[in-house]
Amino acid sequence: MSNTTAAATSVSRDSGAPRISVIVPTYNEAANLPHVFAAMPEVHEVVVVDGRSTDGTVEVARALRPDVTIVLQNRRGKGNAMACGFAAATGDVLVMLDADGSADPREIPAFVAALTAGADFAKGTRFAAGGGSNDITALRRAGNAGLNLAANLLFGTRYTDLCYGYNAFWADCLPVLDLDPSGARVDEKNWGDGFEIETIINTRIAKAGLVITEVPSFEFERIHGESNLNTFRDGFRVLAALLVERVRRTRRAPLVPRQATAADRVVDLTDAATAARAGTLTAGTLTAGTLSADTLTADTLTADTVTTAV
Ligand SMILES: Nc1nc2c(ncn2[C@@H]2O[C@H](COP(=O)(O)OP(=O)(O)OP(=O)(O)O)[C@@H](O)[C@H]2O)c(=O)[nH]1
Ligand SMILES: [Mg+2]
Repeated sequence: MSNTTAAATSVSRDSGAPRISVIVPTYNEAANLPHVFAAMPEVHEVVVVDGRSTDGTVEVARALRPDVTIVLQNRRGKGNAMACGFAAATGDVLVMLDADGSADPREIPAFVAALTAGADFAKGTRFAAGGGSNDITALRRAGNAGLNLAANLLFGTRYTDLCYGYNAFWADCLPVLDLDPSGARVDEKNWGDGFEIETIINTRIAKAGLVITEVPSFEFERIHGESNLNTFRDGFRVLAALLVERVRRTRRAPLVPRQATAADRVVDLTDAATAARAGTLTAGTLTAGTLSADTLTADTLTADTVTTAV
């Protein structure tokens, strides 16, 4: 067990070997995680952000990789999961990696190379030389092309694959993204919490004038299970995101080194049973109303579970 003080880390772009945090959103991906983790290169940390999976995803992640950071998202949807994962990550570079086996972790070095070569944002694309997909349907390809064109016209970008979730960026870009992982754990989905997250990120990065490099990527078919994406519902959310982001005021936060602190963590300890299952806390130590920061010891809590929830 690590100690109870989360390491304060600042983002370093000059080290030549940035610490890589891989953020993996999961909703019932227990059968796919072994494939994904097996292909993972050596990285600083893997942050699995779970959305109330019922198939043992969290337990499988811990068994496969005892050093994994588990975050329980506080609302619903992939977008909320990503926001929670970004807030909990401690690396210099944040990589967004789906857990269904469609994104190949062996491509991570190519994304990181784009960033160390000068990009702020490394945008995966299935539609550049070297990229591809054996997953995308003709309908989705057409929808993506239309939305991609609209984005480029509205934001002056040259994206080739707007609706692709495999991307990476320097952690000090997070203020520009202006995502909201705060709030108690409730069963609701706010604007930005769904699959529109990628469009929101892509457009906010562009509006802030950051340097974007596209990275060819190959998308495989989901290995097990079913997609959570609904082509029309989520396509509409992407279109709405383009329009909303076009009129939304640009946040021009300075790119200052970011300090990751314990308060950044959004790991949820309100559910004693979940924490106990995750091996970070015993149910006996969580008695509502009696637990204070003083009672948390290294025996019962890891840095990864320090939270404002208690
Ligand atoms: N934590 C969390 N993860 C989610 C949620 N919805 C989807 N995910 C994860 O986000 C990733 C992408 O979701 P998919 O269902 O594969 O959707 P997609 O890749 O956009 O669509 P397909 O191409 O059809 O697979 C997967 O790793 C999912 O497990 C959610 O509500 N919460
Ligand atoms: Mg998928």
